[in-house]
Amino acid sequence: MEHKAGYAAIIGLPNAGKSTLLNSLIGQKLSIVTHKPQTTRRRITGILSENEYQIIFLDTPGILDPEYLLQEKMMEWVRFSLSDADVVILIIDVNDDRDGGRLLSHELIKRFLDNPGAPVILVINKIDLIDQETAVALVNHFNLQNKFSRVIPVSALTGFNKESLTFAILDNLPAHPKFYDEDIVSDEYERFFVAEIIREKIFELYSDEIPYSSEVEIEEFKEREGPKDYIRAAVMVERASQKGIIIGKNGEAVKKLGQAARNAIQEFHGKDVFLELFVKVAEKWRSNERLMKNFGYKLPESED
Ligand SMILES: Nc1nc2c(ncn2[C@@H]2O[C@H](COP(=O)(O)OP(=O)(O)OP(=O)(O)O)[C@@H](O)[C@H]2O)c(=O)[nH]1
Ligand SMILES: [Mg+2]
Repeated sequence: MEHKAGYAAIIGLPNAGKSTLLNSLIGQKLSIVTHKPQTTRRRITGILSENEYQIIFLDTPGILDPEYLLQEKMMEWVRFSLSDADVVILIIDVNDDRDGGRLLSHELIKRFLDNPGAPVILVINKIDLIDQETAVALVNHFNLQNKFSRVIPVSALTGFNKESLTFAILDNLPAHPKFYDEDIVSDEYERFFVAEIIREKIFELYSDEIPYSSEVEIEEFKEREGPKDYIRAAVMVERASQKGIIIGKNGEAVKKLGQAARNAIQEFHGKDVFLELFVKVAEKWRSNERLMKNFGYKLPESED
């Protein structure tokens, strides 16, 4: 068999399970996952390399109607990922719409997929939450629409049917040598994932607008000889009042954040770390082009 390689963009509404699916397909926790929508803010690359193929998965932010600049940037990442895709994985959450009608006529999805430029595989996710009969009916319903190259029910959480999905993707990939060395799992640096892990813990530990107003920057990441590496990270919020909330009474909230983040970072990094967190105010950063650029919200093309 000729070696196949190409790009598979995972797109869908917020919270559909895109990042969970990416992690499940590459067999490693790479992209952060929370129960809150809008967890993912840019494109996350996850590379699956086998002898006969290499699939470069692109996890993307959930499709939404942008209300501020950050959300506009998030949608740019979706468009950019679609333009790179050899195959599109459109993922829907069974909970969102059990009769299947509304979701796919969803205006937002249409806007992105009217002219996909690549075959689309429809993935019906969270199948573990419904009975088999309902699942079969859903698959039949979408198959009858004749819009998709395949319709596959999966559970990104349990891994159910992920092999079928991988084969369906391979059916749509061109013969091509590998793009990356097989031991490379992502094109991002480790410090990016460390920042993402801290962001994940902010999503888990804080409520209301706090997760959405927070960004994390790794200011220093020092690999050291001793038992612990050193990481200094800044948590950026939009207003002074939010800084107070992140820190909490007597610093208790930020201490909890630090502990949760440290444990998760150590698991990812494979070595103990000394994590120092600083909380800073970056006035209205979500609407500030320059600040967002500093935080890395720019497409590879628009580097200047
Ligand atoms: N029961 C069940 N839950 C799932 C499944 N896949 C994802 N979830 C849950 O759905 C929630 C959202 O998952 P994510 O992977 O973060 O979803 P996403 O599409 O990446 O979300 P955004 O990045 O916010 O757009 C999390 O609580 C997951 O644990 C699944 O197959 N079954
Ligand atoms: Mg996500």
